[in-house]
Amino acid sequence: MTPVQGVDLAFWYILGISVVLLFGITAVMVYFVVRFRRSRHPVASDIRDNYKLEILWTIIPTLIALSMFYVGWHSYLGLRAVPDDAMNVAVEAQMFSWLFIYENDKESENELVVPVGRAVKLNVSSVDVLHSLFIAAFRIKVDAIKGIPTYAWFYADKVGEYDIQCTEYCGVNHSAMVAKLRIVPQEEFEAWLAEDGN
Ligand SMILES: [Cu+2]
Repeated sequence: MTPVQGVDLAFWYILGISVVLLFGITAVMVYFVVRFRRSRHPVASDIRDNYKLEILWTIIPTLIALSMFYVGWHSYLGLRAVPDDAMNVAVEAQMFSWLFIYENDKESENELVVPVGRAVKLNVSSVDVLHSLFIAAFRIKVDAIKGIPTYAWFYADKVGEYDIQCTEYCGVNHSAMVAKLRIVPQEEFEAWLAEDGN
């Protein structure tokens, strides 16, 4: 399972359980309101010290919460485990643009170009305030902090163009702190990499 699939699975799993609980609890509540209304059930029953019930309503929600944790944790591990053959790109956030620096020292502003079919590791930092690198297409969101290196990685199996955004309010032009991610064929990437940086 790719990290993208893992994150999506966690999302739909938690959302699915939430929807089932919402409708389940609402249905039971409406049933109880009607079934145990005062005219029909004038004396309330006392369920104190019903250990069976208490154990049940402790264990079942605990198991549900733990299962959600497990699915989320599993997807998180996928996001953190960078393949050994990943290509390294340094990402420097600054007010108000993104700088991408490649292994051959090529620098690119607001345009991250990577080859298709290759894992890419982004080594993220900031030259000034807090920023946050967000690539929704690859379910990546990681803080950019001056002095504390962070990272993210992704793998693209087809060519395409995606948005990169800053998701940490970093000043007046925060909303303009956007960049493009271009996934291109290997040859096109090599040609681009060999061009002079901008
Ligand atoms: Cu920013």
